Amino acid sequence: MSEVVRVERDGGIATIRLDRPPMNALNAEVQGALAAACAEVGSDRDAAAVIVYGGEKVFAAGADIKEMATMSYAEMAEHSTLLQDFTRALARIPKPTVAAITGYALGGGCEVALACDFRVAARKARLGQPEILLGIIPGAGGTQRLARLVGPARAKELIFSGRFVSADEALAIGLVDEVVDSEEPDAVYAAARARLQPYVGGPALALRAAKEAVDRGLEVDLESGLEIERMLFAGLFATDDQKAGMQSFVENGPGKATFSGS
Ligand code: DAK
Repeated sequence: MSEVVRVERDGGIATIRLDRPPMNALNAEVQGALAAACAEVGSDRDAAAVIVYGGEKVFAAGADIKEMATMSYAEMAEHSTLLQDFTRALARIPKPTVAAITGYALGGGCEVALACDFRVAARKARLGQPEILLGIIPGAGGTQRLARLVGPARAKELIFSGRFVSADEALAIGLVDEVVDSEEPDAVYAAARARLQPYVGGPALALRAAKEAVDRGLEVDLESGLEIERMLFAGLFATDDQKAGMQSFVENGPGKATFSGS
């Protein structure tokens, strides 16, 4: 297992822990290990949901600027696929994911958070896409996922200016889903766990289908999205969970089913 990216498991929730002090700068080693961790938790049947966590002080301050500074166009052209691969791998984890953001989530760090389904942030967290201040643009999905999440005008303003956004502003524009007030060091992580807890023991294949329908649907026109939904919906009638869920409703009323995830 990598030193800078660890996978920890507890009670049906896997945590991908970034650990490259002081700022969790995403160098090539972190990027490769993060992609590998996403593949690992994605296929782990015992992990119902996934937290991405940078520790009690920082989420990630972006790609490693010192590593990138002297790269040539040819080197970056080759390397940029890897950079996009880790956020794609994260976005494609077929189960609910949440970014637990304690401090800075900047540049590639913000893009990692954007590739999760949900974002939970400390009151002191700061998010942003400051790449423009380095003479570049976001390159790990920021121009696309930020615009889809907060709308094109807000995304452009944030990307054009490179300014940092407070947790309160992030909540107001939909960039984060929850702000944690507690000063306790593990409060954000605990809130992220609480957000994912309802999915442990849930209908894993239906959750997977729901995520895929929303995410793939956003990439296509409405008719194609509806077709994606229709096929995924019909496919769930081949699962034990659909049988168990509907039989339980008929016999015991709503919300009492036990799911096997198959
Ligand atoms: N990379 C490397 N080192 C970093 C870093 C980073 N992103 N951020 C911070 N550090 C280092 C600092 O250099 C400093 O190192 P020492 O001087 O101690 O050796 C140490 O971490 C502590 O930082 P500060 O002394 O600056 O601490 P402060 O508390 O004063 O400030 C800060 C913290 C996070 C606000 C500040 O360090 C900062 O502004 N950092 C840079 C943030 C940033 O610009 N992030 C965006 C990076 S660019 C692509 C895909 C993705 C990307 C690019 C291409 N393709 C697919 C093509 C992504 C690009 C980026 O993310």
